[in-house]
Amino acid sequence: MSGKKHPKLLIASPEEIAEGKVTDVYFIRTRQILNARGIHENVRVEIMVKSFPENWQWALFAGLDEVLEIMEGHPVTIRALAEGTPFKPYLPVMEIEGDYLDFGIYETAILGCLCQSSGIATAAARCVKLAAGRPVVSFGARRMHPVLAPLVERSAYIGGCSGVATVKSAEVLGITPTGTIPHALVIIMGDSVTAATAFDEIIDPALPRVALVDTFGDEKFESLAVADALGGKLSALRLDTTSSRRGDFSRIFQEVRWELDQKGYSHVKLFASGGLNEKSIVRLNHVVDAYGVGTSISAAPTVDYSLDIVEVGGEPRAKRGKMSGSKELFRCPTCMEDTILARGAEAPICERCRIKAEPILKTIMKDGKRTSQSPTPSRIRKDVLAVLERLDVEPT
Ligand code: PCP
Repeated sequence: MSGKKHPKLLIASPEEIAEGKVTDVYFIRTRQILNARGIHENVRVEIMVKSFPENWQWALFAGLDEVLEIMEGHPVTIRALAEGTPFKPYLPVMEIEGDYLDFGIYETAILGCLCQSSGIATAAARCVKLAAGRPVVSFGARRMHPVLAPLVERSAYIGGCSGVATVKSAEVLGITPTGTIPHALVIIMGDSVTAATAFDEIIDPALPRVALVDTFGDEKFESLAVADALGGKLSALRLDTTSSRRGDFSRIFQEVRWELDQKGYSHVKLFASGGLNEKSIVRLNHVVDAYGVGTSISAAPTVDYSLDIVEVGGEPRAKRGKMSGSKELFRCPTCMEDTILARGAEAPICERCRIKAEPILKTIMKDGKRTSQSPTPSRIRKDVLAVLERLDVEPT
């Protein structure tokens, strides 16, 4: 393959992050001052969110695995929610304990991992919830710097997306990348039928035949032409109609659906993509079978966590606006009601359900060693899809 093997990109390498170079300089100066004064304080810091973007009522806790990767080997102890756990503002989602000099400079990187991944995972989960069982595929890697593609698409996947588009991300997730046909192939080959037929003749027969039907002509007639050409082998048609021609996308789908059914192609599913968001998903659910969502998921707003000291040398101490001391977060397994108590407190009985609430902050790292193997992205996704049934989403 031609081209540079190691293009110079505007990125920080994992090694530089591990060295603590992705840090706000005032953390370096803090370390310098504490060192100069010989101050080694064992502290506990707490991570939480004060408010969510848009009208989000909950967010998914995500990005934990990368934080553990960065913290591994540093003499710290970490308690946190399980990755994929939904939470609300003002709840402690993670606590790190150790000598501030051993981990203080990693605040920037730790928050960066959590803020972006949680935003994308939550945006994906909201789209998945609103799609009400129809698959949502992550199409958004192209909207972010390519170095972030695995992060973007892992977050979208654990948030509930049924597939990811890029080869690298699918490799990281251990799944097959999901893709259809790009306009480029139809334009080069001259029409959608030739492109779909070539796909069918050349590409692995195990992969679904999803044809693109909006490049040159009207979606209805292109759909019928492709269906006539592939017949029973055709599993779906993708409509990615350009915005200048889109008009009422739902009506276009209804027309295509009607004509396909009239001609006996009721087995052919309809796949929508291009500029989709929560509201367009709700509008299209009555006629569309699956979605490809890019920007609305990959360019999701971040979940703005803050990391603050709550204890110094075993003494509760926190800034204004923060509750001091180490805490326990209990959740009722039935109604998901949360209760914050001081660390070491007895598990409370849920007033509504009259059952014992469970502590949901788990010790996942002790003295820089992971206490258990992290769940796989597929396992986290499964848990997210299960809890998503109990969460509400008001489309934005
Ligand atoms: C791309 C892809 C999705 C778009 C981009 C990503 O479309 O097919 O529709 O989703 P977003 O709009 O939600 O960010 P094009 O570049 O128009 O088409 P092609 O499929 O040919 O790449």
